[in-house]
Formats: sequence, C-alpha cells, structure tokens
Amino acid sequence: MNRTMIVSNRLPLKFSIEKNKLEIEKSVGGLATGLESVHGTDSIWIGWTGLVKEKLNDQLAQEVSEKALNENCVPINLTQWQIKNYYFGFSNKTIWPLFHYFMEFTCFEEIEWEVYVEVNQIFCDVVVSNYQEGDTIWVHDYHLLLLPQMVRDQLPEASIGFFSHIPFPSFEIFRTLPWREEILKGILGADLVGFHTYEYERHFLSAVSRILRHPVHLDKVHKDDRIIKIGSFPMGIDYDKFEKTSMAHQLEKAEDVTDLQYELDQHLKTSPEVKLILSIDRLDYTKGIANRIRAFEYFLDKYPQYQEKVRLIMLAVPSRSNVPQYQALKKEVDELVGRINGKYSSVGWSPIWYFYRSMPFNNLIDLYRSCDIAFITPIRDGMNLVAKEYVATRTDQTGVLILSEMAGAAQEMNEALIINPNNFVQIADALKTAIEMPEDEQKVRNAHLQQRLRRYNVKKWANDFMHALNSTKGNNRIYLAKQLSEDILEKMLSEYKNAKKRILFLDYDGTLVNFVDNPKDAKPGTELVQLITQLSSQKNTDVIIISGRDKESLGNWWKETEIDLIAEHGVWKRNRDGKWEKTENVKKDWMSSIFPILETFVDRTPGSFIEQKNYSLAWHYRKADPTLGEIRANELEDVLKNFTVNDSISILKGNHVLEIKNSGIDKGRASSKKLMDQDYDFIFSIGDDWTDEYMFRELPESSFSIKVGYSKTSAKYYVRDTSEVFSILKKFATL
Ligand code: ADQ
Repeated sequence: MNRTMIVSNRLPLKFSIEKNKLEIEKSVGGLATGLESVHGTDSIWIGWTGLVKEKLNDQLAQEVSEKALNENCVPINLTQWQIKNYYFGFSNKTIWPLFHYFMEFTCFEEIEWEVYVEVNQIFCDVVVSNYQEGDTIWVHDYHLLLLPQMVRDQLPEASIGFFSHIPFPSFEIFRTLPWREEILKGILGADLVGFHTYEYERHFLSAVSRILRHPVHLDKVHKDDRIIKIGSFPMGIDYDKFEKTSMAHQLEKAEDVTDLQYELDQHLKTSPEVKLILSIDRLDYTKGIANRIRAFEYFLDKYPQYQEKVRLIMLAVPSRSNVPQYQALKKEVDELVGRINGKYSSVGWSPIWYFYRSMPFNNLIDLYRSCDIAFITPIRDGMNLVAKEYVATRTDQTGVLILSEMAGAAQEMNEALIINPNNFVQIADALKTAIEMPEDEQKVRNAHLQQRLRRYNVKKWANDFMHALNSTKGNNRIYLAKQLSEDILEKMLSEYKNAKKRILFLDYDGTLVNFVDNPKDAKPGTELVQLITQLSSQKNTDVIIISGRDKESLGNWWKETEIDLIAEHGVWKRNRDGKWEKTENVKKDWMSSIFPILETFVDRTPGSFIEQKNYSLAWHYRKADPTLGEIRANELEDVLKNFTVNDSISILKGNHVLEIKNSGIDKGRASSKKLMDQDYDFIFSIGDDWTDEYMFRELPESSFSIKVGYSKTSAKYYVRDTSEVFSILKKFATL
C-alpha cells in the first residue's frame, strides 16, 4: 500500500517524563491538524520526541517507541549535545535568523554545522529503514534542509516533497552562508519544493541559478537528469475548528465560561468604551514585539485622546529560551512594558496587559473573540497563522486586523490594514483607523477574508501539496536519449572490435575536457594526449577532434599527435600530416560590423567576453550573472537577426555562448564530408553542445551517437560527464 511518510523536527505528540513515568499527549498545532488528512492509519510521522536521550533508560525508550507507534509515529531521540548544536545551534542561531534577514544575530559555527549534518543523517537512516516501495516522503522545514538529498542518495526512485515554513531570503543574504551550496543541494533532493509565497519561491530559484548555476525554467530546476518543481502553497488554518469553537463559546452560559473570559467580560462591562487590541506570538525577535510596543507608545503620544480608551493585550509564548537573543528580547520586552505602563497608567487604567506564557486553546479563542483589533506586526514571518485564526473566530464579522506587510499572510489578506512594521506614523494611523472603523466596513472586509480562509484551509493546503507532488511522478526526468547501458556498451565494443574501418568524431570542450572560465586555459592533460595517441595508433582507426575552436589553439595543443582536426565547425581541416587546409569558401567581411556590437554587450554584461576566431566570433557569458547573461543573450540574438537576414551568417546558441559564423558551415556538414573519404563500418560521434547536434543528425543511422550531459538531444545515447567519455575511449584503446 502507498503510504505517506511525514518527517519534521518534532512529532505531533508531546512526551514528558514525570517521576520516571512517561506521559504522552497529542499536539493540537496547525501542522498536526493540517496533516491529519494525509497522516492516517496508512502513514507514519517521523520526528524528534522532544526528550533528551540521557534521560531515557532502555525501558523508557522502549515505551516511547511503543506509544509513538500507537499513533503511527516513529520517534527520534537525540542527545543533549545534538540538541544543543543541531536545534538551538545551527537551526536557530544560523538558519532561522539568516532566513528572516537578521544578519546581526546569525552565527556561523563549524561544529554546529557538523552536528546539523549528523542529525539530518540520523533522520535519513530512520526514513530509509522505514521506507516501503511506493511511499511518498514529505519533509518539513528548516531543521531538515539536507534530508531530501540524503534520502535521494539512498532511495533514488522515491517521491520526495519538501516544504519550508519560513521565508527564503534574497540571494544577497543567502550567499553569506558558508554552507550555501550544501543547503541548496540538500533541498534539491526533493521532487517538489514548496514555499508559502511566490516571493520566497523566486528567491530560492534565484539562489539556485546564481550559486549552483543549474538551469531554471519558470518554476522548474534542471539538475542532472532530474526536473525539480518549485511552487507556492500558502498554508491555511483549520477554519472549521476555529469557527465552531468560537460559536460554541458564544453560546456558553455565564457559569461555564473560562476564568479568562470571565475577567474579560467583567472588564468589558465596567469599561465598555475601551477598545481591546490583541497581539499574540511566540517571543521571537522576528515577530517585532519590541517595535510593536514602541509603536503603541508613539500612538498614545500622537493621539492622546485615546489614552484610557485602548488597551493592548499582549500574549508572548516562551520560545527557544536557551538562545541568547531570546533571553535579551525577554528582558527588553519586560522593560518596555514596565516603562510604558509606568509612564501612562492611571488609577483605573494601564495601557498594556502582558502575559508571558502558553495558554490553552480555549483561552486563545477567548482572546480572539473579545478583542476589537488584532495587532500583528512581525518584522519577518513566513506566513503567520495568528492573523488567520483571529479572522476565523470573528463569527459576527466584526473586528479589524492590522497586519505587517512582512508576513507571508499579507499576500492573501488584502482587506486587512497592511502596515510596514518600521513605520510608526503609519502604524499609529492604522490603529486610529481601526478604532474608528464603522462596523459595516469591518463586516465587508472580514466577509471577504473569511470566504478565502474557509476555502483555502489547512486541509486544502496539504492536499494541494500532495497532489502537486504526485503529479511530478513520471514527469521528473528530462526527455533523454537512452542511457548508455552496460548492454549497449558491450555491443558497441564488439562492433568496434570487429570493424574493418573505424572513425571517431570527438568534440573537444565539455566532452574531452571540462569547461574552464577562460577558453585559452583548456589545454589537454598528458593522460588525455596519451589516450588519443593510443587510439589513433590503432590500425584502421581515424580519430578526429571536431570543434568550434580556432585552428591555432587546436593545432598547438595537438601538435605532436597524429590525428585529424576539424576547427571552426568545419572551416579548417588538419590531416595527420599536420598541414591545415581551408575546406570552405568563407567570407569574413561581416566580422568588422558585428564586432563593435558584441563589444557593447561586453560593456553592458560584466563577466562576458569575445572570442575572435578566424571565421567566427563567439560571445561567452559563462561567468556573467546567469539571469542577466540570458537576458543579454536573447537581446543580442534579436539584434543580430537584422544582420543574418541579408548576410550569409548564422547564430549558434551554445552552452553560455553565442557564436556568429558563416551559414551552412557546421559539424554535420564537416563530418559528412569526412565520411566520403573512406568506407567506414564503425562510426562514433560524441559531444555535449548544440553544435554537436548537427553531427548527430547528419551521421548515418547505423552510427553510435552519444550526448554528454542531460539535455534534449538527437543523439541515441547519453553519458553523464567527461569522466565517462574518458572511460569509454579507454575501453576502445584496449581493444
Ligand atoms: P510560528 O512562528 O510559530 O510558525 P504562527 O504562524 O503565528 O508562527 O503560528 C503560531 C501558532 O501557535 C498558531 O497556530 C497559534 O494559534 C499558536 N499559538 C500562539 N500562541 C499560543 C498560545 N499562547 N498557546 C497555544 N498556542 C498558541 C512558523 C512560521 C510561521 C508560519 C508557521 C506555519 O514562523 O511564519 O506561519 O510556521 O507554517
């Protein structure tokens, strides 16, 4: 049976040990509820228990496993050291601040990184040992960024999704991370990568393209032979649960209400004119709590008529209190609340009620229901579910939401009063607008918001993600020629051995040697020269290096080797005797008018340069910014089209290069001409580039054509890289 395997830092269960007795309770968090629809009897959830390994004896550990299994969960127990470095360290002192643009709080500690890798590997081992063929694996959040690729390495065919609950920062921020390549590669092990908003998706794609230099096509990344889909899936809430609980509270008899609701009702009775403003968050610097208090102070100063007419109820839930910045924030908030209450309080009124604790779900609903305004002003927030929960509980459709534009939720909640959390003037005015907003307007705004939240709830979010992940199955491989399998290789070697006359067409850059930044540095190594010499000294074997390169470079590098060379796509030919011969009647008068155009593109595209050959010009942009490079290449192609209409020149778009050359001259024509010299019964061609496609198409059906790398091709087979090319040629050489 196909199951779903959910993997997150924490299990949706709360474990505690009281007097050597294990207590277990189900979590009611958004993620746990959202995944209820995918976490059924035929699925498992893998995560940390929240317990420290040192506190577990064998019997307790066994009990943890059994109790977790009853809930379809597989527990991971971590040591104190691992939690310190992986959770409080790398996850919460590196990734969390960096991804929320808090550079000043970001630590780069080698040891924390090492333990992060170690713990991701522990998760991987548990995933792999529980995996059954056909399972779908869904990995969550920033604690497990390396896990998708770790699992992919061991289970290449598994269907893996990854969802990030936090923002993905812009490239300029992300690039500061010393382990940026590893992190991107880790995430790209997934078939589908999801974010809350398109902005985060865009930043991720930009980092992939700039740092890993993988081709990005709209929302897809091409990595080797795989296609990875990137998408945005804004997480919703369990709307029904909030709406129903809120309605139930409304119908409660006075004697049944919670103590908190009783206090709130008393307050509303005695001071009906006082508007209640609510803020709820984990105590986290990203949530903008200190700034919010200062903005509230600014409001009370700017609009003193509202003193004694408003009250800010602040609920801050303790969080990550082991991390120094959180301790400092706690102190700062305590001081701010104290100072402002001291400054404005009167006998019957204090401006802020501050709670620093977690509250049961029912109290949360009481607060949402009783407060006129929700005041949610994070500096950065992946989504922010509190804003959505507030709106869902407003069953009479009154209430005003003030929301920071820096929360992912702001993208979908246009009807809220959207503010910049650093703009105190704007915040003060938004508070005034909220206080004075007529009820009719509140209802119109909330009606729209509720309609959307009801529809795009957390179950829809989870189902949409799973649906998108399922539809990547079968579509996540690049359209390819066949991989050169062992069988085909055997067949090829046997035909090679038995042939009377063989010919090998070998492209140079990207096939015999890897790409280098400067084309002039691509000289062949001794091993390669020896191999080619060995091949060409075999009886009845013609080895031809066929390249777009100029004849000088090729001629110099292969001066001592008795092989044929074809340079500049076929304009020049050098036979074994070492003499160059011009085989095409080509013009070069067009070059003087094209060269200055290319120069303007070099000026405007840092990192690009011109390579001048005898009969062609190449504009290389391998080292340019990838996005700018592509834009400029398209622009240049357009500009040059004006010239190609009347002139007999054409443009070849290669691997990060545009080459302008005489029309009708290409490797296809050059290789076909060569075949006329003799009767070959073994024809082999290999290349990595667009320009080699001419050759693959022109050579006879019986030939072996091989593409190096994963992109669309007319070749029959493909191999991964230059090292595979080398190993095939070596096999030929020993026959
Ligand atoms: P958080 O940073 O934790 O989540 P948020 O989205 O607001 O932020 O979720 C908080 C949740 O905790 C809400 O469901 C809320 O009801 C609950 N909660 C708050 N105070 C509580 C209290 N006192 N007692 C009990 N429960 C309380 C991260 C990202 C967010 C992203 C979510 C989901 O930082 O940006 O929205 O994941 O992807």
